[in-house]
Amino acid sequence: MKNVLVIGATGQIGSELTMELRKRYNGDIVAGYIPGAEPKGELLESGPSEIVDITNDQQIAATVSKYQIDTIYNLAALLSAVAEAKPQLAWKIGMGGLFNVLEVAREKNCAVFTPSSIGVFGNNTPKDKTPQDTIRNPRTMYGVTKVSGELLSDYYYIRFGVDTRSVRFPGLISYVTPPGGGTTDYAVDIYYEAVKKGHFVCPIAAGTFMDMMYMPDALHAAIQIMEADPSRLKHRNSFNIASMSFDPEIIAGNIRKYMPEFTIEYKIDPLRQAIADSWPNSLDDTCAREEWDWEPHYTLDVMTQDMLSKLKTRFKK
Ligand code: AKB
Repeated sequence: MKNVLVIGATGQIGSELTMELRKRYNGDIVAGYIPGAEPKGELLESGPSEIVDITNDQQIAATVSKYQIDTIYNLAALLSAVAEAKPQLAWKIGMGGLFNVLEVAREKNCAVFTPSSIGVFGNNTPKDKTPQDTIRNPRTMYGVTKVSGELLSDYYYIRFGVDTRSVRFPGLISYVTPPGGGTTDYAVDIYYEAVKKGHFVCPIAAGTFMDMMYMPDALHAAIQIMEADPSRLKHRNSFNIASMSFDPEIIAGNIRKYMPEFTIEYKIDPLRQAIADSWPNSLDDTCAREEWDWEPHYTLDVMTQDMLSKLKTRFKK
C-alpha cells in the first residue's frame, strides 16, 4: 500500500499524475489543491482531496498525518515566464514551499519528488546534448529556484536521509490541462490553434530548438524515478531526461502532415524568446538511462497524431 500527497494536483502535471497514481497504487492518493483551483469531475470523485497550500507548513503536516502519507509529489510552482513577472511569489512558492515540504518529510519520514527543469541551465551551459553534470547558471527566477531546489533537496538527502528524487522536465505537451505561463507553452498552444483556427501566431522564433516531451512519458518518468532501486542511484536531484527536440518549423511541418492547410506566422515575445535562447537545444539523458532505465516512448509524429485526434474530438472538428 502507498499513500501519496500530490501538492498542486489540479495543475498541468498534477491533474494527470494524480489519476495515474490512483490507477497504480491502492492506498490514498490525496489531491492537494489551493482554493480557487478545486479538483473537478473524475479527479474529485476518484479519491480524497484536501486544501494544501504549499506555503502553509501546518496544512502539509496535518494532511501527511491524516492519511499516513509516505510520498509527497511537490508540483507547486510558477512557470518561467510568470515567475519573471512575479519573482517574489516564485521564490515564496518554489523555495519557501519546498523548504516546508522537506521539513515535513524529514519529521514524518516521507519520500519527496520535486520536478526540476531545463530552466536550471543558462547561457554558459553547453547547448547541444547538455550533460547531466555541467554549468547551471540561469538568469531567470524560475531557473534560480530550480537550481536552489536541486541543491536543497540533495542537502536534505545527504544531511537528514530524506529520500528526495527529481527529474529535469523539458516542455510538457498534453491535451488535458493547459500549462500556464511557461516558455515552452507554444508547443501546446500550436495544437489547440491548429484544431480551432488552422493558424498559429508563434511567440518563439523559427530555429529555436528546445527539448519537449509528451505527458505520458513525463508521468512515467515521475513514477519510475520514485520506484527506482536506490542502490543504483548515483544522482538524485536532478536527472536530465529527454524525448524529442524541435523548433517551431519542425512541429508546424509535422502538423501540416495531417492538416495540410495549417499555417504559422511569427510574432516574437521578447521575454519568452530570451528565456528560450538561454536554454539548451537538447539534453543528454545517459545517466537516467543507466541509473533507473529511463526510456521515452513517444516520438513527435505519434504525439502529433494523438494531440490532433484528441483535440478534434473535444472541439468536434
Ligand atoms: C516552462 O516553459 O517554464 C516549463 C519548463 C520547461 O520548465 N515548461
